[in-house]
Amino acid sequence: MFDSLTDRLDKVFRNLRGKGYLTEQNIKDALREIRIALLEADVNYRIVKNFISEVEKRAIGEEVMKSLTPGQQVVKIVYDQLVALMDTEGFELKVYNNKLTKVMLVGLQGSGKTTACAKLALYYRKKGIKPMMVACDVYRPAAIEQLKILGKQIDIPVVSEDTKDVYKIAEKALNLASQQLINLLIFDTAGRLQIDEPMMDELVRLKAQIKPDYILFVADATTGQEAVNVAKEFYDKLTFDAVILTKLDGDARGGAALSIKAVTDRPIAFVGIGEKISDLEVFYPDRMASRILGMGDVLTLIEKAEQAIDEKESEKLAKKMLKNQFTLNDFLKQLQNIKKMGSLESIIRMIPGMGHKLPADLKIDDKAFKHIEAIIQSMTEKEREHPEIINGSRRLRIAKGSGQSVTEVNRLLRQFDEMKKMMKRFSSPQGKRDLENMMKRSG
Ligand SMILES: Nc1nc2c(ncn2[C@@H]2O[C@H](COP(=O)(O)OP(=O)(O)OP(=O)(O)O)[C@@H](O)[C@H]2O)c(=O)[nH]1
Ligand SMILES: [Mg+2]
Repeated sequence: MFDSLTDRLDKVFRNLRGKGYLTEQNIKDALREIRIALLEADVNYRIVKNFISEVEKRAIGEEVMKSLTPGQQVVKIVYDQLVALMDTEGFELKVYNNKLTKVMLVGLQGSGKTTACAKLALYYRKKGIKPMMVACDVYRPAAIEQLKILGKQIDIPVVSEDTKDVYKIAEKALNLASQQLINLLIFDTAGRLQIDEPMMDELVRLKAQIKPDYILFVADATTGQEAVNVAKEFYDKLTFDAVILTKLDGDARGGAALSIKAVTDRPIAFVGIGEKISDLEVFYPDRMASRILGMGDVLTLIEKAEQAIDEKESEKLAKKMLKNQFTLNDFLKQLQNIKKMGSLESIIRMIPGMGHKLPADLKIDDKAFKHIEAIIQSMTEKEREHPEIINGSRRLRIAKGSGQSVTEVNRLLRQFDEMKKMMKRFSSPQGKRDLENMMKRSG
C-alpha cells in the first residue's frame, strides 16, 4: 500500500533527520521533494499546493529550526497535515440493533460495490447487527447471482427478483426488512463504465424511493485522480455521505486516498484491502498517515489481534510464555490465531519500520505456515510438550509424516528453541524494560 510514496518521503526525511540543524534552504529543498512525491502519487495539484504552503508556514520558523530535533519536527508537521487532509470529522456509519438503517452503494462499474456490500454486511453482523442485502443491479447478467453467492458464503439474506424493475425490488426489500426486523439494509446498485444520464436518473429515483440513511460512494483507489473526478460528479448528483475506498491493497500511489476528502468534502469511511469478504477496515486518518510515513499501523494490528484471539486464551499463553512453559502445542495455537488475522504479508506490512522496507512485489508465502503446522501435527502429544526428547529417529518420522524434509524439522525445532530463549530474556525485569523501550522507539 502506497509503497512508492512512502519510499520517497522516507528518503526526504532521512536526509532531514541526518542534519543537526536546519536552514531555511534545507526545509525548502525538502518541501520541493515532498511536493514532487505527492504529485507523483497522483494527488490533485491544488491540494498539493495548499499542503506544501501549510507545511511551509509551520516548518519555517524559529521554533522548528532551533529545536533539538528539527528533522523530526518537520516529519511531525507533515504527519499532522496528512491527518488533516484525510479528516473524517468523526463521521461514523451508525447502525443500531433495534431499528432499520438503510445504506445505498453507488459507483462506477467494477469499483467494488457488490464486494463492499458483502464486506459491510459481514462487518456489522459481527457487531450483532442483522443485515440484509438487496440486488438492485438488474443490468449485468451475472450481478444478482454474484451477490447471492456472496450472501450464501456469509449466510446473510439477499433480496432479488426476476425483473428489470429496480423499484419493485427495492420495495420488496423494504417490506421484507420491516417484516423480518432487519437492522441494516444494503442496496447494491448497477455500475457503468461512463457516467451516463439514465444511470444517474435511476439512482436519483432510487434514492427518493428508498430514502437511505447513508449513500456511500464506492471508489477504486487504483484509478487515482480519475476516482476523485468521478466522485465529484456523483456528489453533485447524489450528495453521498461518505466514501468506501476499495483496492487499497493494490494502490502504490495513494492519490485517491489523499485527495478525495479535499475535493468532495466527504470523508472516507471504510477501505477495502483485499478480495476476501473480511478485508474491510474502518478508515482512520491518523493510522493512514502513519502508514504513508512508514510508521506502521500498530493500532490496526492490535485490533485485528483482539478480534482474532480469545482474551482468556491469550492471557493463559502470555503467562506460559513468562514462566517459560511455552510448548509446541501453544506455538501451534498461536500460529492458528495469526492466520485468523489475515495473510502473513498484510500483518508484517503493519509493523512499524517493516512495511515499506519490503519490496512492493514481495509475496510472503502463507504456505510456510502450513508446513510448520504439518510438522507440529505430525508430532506426538509428548513430543509437542517436551521437544527435547525429539531425537534423530523421531525427526525422521516427523519429516516423513508431514511430507517435509528433516532439514525443515530441524529448522523449526531450532527456531522454537530460539524463541523460547528470547521469551526468557524478555520475561526478566531488564528484558521487560528493553521491550518497552523498543516499543516506544518504534511507536
Ligand atoms: N484486491 C482487491 N480487489 C477488490 C477489492 N474490492 C473489490 N475487489 C475486486 O474487484 C472486482 C470488482 O468488484 P465488484 O464488487 O464486482 O465491483 P462492482 O462495483 O460491483 O462491479 P459492477 O457490478 O460490475 O459495477 C472483483 O474482482 C473484486 O474481487 C479490494 O478491496 N481489493
Ligand atoms: Mg456489482
